[in-house]
Amino acid sequence: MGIPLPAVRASVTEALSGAIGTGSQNPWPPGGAAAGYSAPVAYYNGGMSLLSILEFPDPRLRTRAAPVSVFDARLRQFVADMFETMYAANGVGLAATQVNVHQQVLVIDMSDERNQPLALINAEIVEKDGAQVYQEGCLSFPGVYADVTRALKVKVKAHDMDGKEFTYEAEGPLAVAVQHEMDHLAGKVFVDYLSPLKRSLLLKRLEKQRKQAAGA
Ligand code: K1U
Ligand code: ZN
Repeated sequence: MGIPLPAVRASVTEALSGAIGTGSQNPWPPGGAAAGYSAPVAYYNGGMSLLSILEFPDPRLRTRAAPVSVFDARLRQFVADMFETMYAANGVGLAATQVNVHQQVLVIDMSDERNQPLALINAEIVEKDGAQVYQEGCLSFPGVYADVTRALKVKVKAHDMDGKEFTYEAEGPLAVAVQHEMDHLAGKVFVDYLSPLKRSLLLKRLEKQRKQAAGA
């Protein structure tokens, strides 16, 4: 009967999902595939679904997400599915673009205990300051990492799942994650920041790892 959820994940589940249908039975956004939703469900555990993550160079990763205008139970279910998918993949962030949903939804949890879920809907950076270099990875580029320079601090205006606007300030690695996920929603990926030479080396490494994984 599905995967057992550790206590922390169960509390995330309770906090985020309402008494509603599943990702597959009750897709979001309303209108289903016609409205841009076609995330294949990789696993269904009875309450939440693991979504398939698109991998580079899938052209759908270049889609610009539209703002969310309907804040309903299906949105909450989608956000719960995104957290479930991010935790299962050992990621610290995930953008809706990566699961082929082109709406401005992102989730992050950078805590060691995996108990500080943050969902930002329609996020906009209103202030940024400083610079930092951080070695980034990406669930859409499994197994490869590169240094990227981004703002050290960001102030973001966003909506919560009830549609209420709030501001959120992040610094250091959390600010990196916010910027990385917002880039996904704009159709941008971290290798876009690399020089042509570094990008080409990293993409060759990605290809080599994929071949090794396929042959293993
Ligand atoms: O793909 C993503 O958008 C998730 C990504 C977010 C991120 C946070 C902070 C800095 C850069 C990127 C990650 O979760 S990368 C972290 C990671 O450890 C990882 C990478 C590939 C596979 C599994 C985990
Ligand atoms: Zn990413």
